[in-house]
Amino acid sequence: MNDLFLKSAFSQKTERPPVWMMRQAGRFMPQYWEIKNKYSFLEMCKTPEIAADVTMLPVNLLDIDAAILFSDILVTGEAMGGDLSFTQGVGPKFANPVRTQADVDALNIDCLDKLQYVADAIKVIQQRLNGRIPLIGFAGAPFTVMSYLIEGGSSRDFKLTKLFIHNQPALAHQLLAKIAKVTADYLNMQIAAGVNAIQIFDSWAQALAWDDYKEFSHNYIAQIISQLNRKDIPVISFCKGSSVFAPLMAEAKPDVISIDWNVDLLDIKQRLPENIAVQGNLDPHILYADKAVIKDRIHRLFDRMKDTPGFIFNLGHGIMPDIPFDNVKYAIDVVREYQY
Ligand code: 1CP
Repeated sequence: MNDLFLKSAFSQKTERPPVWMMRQAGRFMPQYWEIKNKYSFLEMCKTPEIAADVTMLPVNLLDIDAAILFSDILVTGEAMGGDLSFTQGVGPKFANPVRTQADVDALNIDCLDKLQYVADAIKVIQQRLNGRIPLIGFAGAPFTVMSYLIEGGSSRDFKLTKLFIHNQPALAHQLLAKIAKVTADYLNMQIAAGVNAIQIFDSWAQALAWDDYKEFSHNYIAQIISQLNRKDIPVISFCKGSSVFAPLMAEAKPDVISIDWNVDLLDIKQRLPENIAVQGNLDPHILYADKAVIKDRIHRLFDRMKDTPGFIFNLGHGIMPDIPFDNVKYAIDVVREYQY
């Protein structure tokens, strides 16, 4: 197996930094659309052979050092009772948003059977990978999943979610505790099914003030991480806002913290405990730029991180759907050719 990714995740020395990219199994690839045009997004997630096909697209086309399961962070919300749909151009929608005590009470926490299709997909993907590179499983962090349940979909300002935690903190904690329980069970199911690493996505944490992040997000991530059967399975904690929250994120004891692009990566690495690796942190917009710029920015980051074990190259957030495929491929080639 290509073990660059696992070695770096456990802060061991490697001959070059490993590379994978958030949203690598997605819409920037023409081959994704060939599949997507035939099925709905949830059909793709729920059919193990199709989920495996999409997971394998970047593996076969891009030569990355880790694969990520094709699924979505919102499947936990659906399994708990959310009426989830994805509409082209609109994004995810929960038709029955969670706003009252009765709504919270109605959510089911014994729902792993509804997520069995994910375990099935992991088994098919591992057969296809055949030990070539590690497979990353994932889930949404409770705060980010809660925001979709409360808002009923995507949000620009998280107005309803923030009102909910500020005006009904006890109810928010009940909801977060339920999501955290399902998430820990779900991630342990993925580990049992064979993933080689776990990433927790708290994409919208940057909306929160420090105290609110600690109380309504960090505490639940810490609880989930402490419950994982994680022997030999590195845990990556990602949030937008990690350039600010990383010292607190470290207290939850992940193996890796995935850092957004607002901060100097070496500077933040040096402020973290030595055994915590960092992942990141190229501004995804660099991948729209000219190839010379892409190469220069990757080299700049690598020169900065030289001699620092525990560095996984990634973007600060996901690849945008309209980034040219050729630029993504070029960036990965630049990484692969780099010699420390
Ligand atoms: O229309 C389509 O074809 C569906 C687009 C799509 C895809 C390809 C969605 C809907 N989800 C996904 C896959 C997905 N989602 C993966 C697969 C693995 C990968 O390639 O990385 C992963 C890890 C996710 C996780 C996810 N879903 C996050 C966290 C990561 C991030 O990017 O911040 C979030 C916030 C979602 C919600 C979601 N799902 C889909 C969309 C369009 C959105 C975002 C909507 C919004 O902006 O609120």
